[in-house]
Amino acid sequence: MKSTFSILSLFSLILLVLVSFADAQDKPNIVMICVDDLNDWTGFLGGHPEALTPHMDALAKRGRNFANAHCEVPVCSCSRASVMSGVAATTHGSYEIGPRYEELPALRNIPTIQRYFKDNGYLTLEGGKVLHHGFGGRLAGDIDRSLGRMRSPRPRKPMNRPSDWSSAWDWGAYPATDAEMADYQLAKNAAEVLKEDFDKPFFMTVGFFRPHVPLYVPQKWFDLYEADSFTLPMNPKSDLDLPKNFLTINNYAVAPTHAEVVNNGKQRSLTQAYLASISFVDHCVGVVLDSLKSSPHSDNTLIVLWSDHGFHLGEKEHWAKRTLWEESTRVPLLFAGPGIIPGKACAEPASLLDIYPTLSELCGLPANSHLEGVSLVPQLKDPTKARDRPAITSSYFGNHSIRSRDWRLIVYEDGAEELYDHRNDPNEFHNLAGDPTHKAIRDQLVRWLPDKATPEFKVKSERSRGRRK
Ligand SMILES: [Ca+2]
Ligand SMILES: [Ca+2]
Repeated sequence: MKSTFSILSLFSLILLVLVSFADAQDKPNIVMICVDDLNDWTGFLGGHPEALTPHMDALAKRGRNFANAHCEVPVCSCSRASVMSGVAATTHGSYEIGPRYEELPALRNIPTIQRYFKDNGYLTLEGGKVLHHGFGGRLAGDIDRSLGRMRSPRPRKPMNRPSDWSSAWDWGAYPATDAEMADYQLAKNAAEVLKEDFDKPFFMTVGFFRPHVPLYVPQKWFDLYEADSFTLPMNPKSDLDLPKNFLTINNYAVAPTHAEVVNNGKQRSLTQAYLASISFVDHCVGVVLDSLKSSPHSDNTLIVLWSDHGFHLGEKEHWAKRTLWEESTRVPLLFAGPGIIPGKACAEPASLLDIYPTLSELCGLPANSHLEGVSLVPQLKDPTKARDRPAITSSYFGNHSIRSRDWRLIVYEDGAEELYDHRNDPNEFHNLAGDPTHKAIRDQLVRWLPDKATPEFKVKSERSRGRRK
């Protein structure tokens, strides 16, 4: 009897493995592309009238453009920890560059999205900047195959930065060719790998470094923009009628202050370098997508493209990230592939936290109880489908932005507030907080403030490079 049971158990086990294998075989592949520090200066988001991003625009056209998508934290490592864990910053407690994913106590038992897919039958491939610090320590096994983490060459001497600026904040036409650029090499590697056949579905993550500073890209990308005539962002003095909280944030960040940029006569050339870097990275996105299109995987691969946070180029006299204004929080977020009907952009709020539950649902993976985002599948089916939940962004402990379809409310740790009506004020020029006419909407939005937040987690060894000492 005993041996009959064993044979039966063994048979069931084999059957189970075969069924799971067959299940996994049917699942779509995923190509996830993340772009570092890309704001809404793309054709499909219209944040800059002259930005040239034909490849990403084509992707937006054949998929769903979440045109009101926002990051969890407007800083690289924290935003990426949220995307890859599906956990909000107010839970993981990382609001500034420093801690690695695997060091955050709240993420100790949380699988990265790559690990979760791997555990559910996927082959995981990854290259470039995905998690800010890479997949190390206990995460080392999350990735089956590396696409490489190359480095672009840097010029021997600074090209454009004033000598007292951080060495990261330099820019210029360098090197001579795309082939020398890390992002282009990564795109080419990914493109080659996509030609292969795999015996199970794959989850490929490709992380591009531009348009993060230093803004070095070959000359031809600068040549796309007329140095003397392209549009600069608006930053009227009258806009600075704001609570003081984040107005002086660059006084202690690595990025230059607006006065440092303007007084050195650098606004135009620095902005041109950002635009040039965007068009270069768009080209790299195109290399990956073109290869996918002509590959055996073209009909069975979901594509998701996102950036980890936005970027100011002088708006509200601010440069770079870390604020809770639209320039800092708004990000590109595109989905395309099987089952996603091309069509209108979605104006409903979306968060980068929603990527993990969305991909899990699209691929039929079991529900994952730690996820704090909400699946975007209803909006992939119907972009007009309303969403209750606004997009919440946190910057440093205790400061939060609540972005609904039409409004943004910011509440700072000291209680100061800003309220903007995006229906007629997309630049967030007119702070309506305190205006009794809008008290009802303010009260409605304030209910979404996190009722508790994990204090900032700091690693013991001071590795934070985010702030000036
Ligand atoms: Ca970033
Ligand atoms: Ca204002």
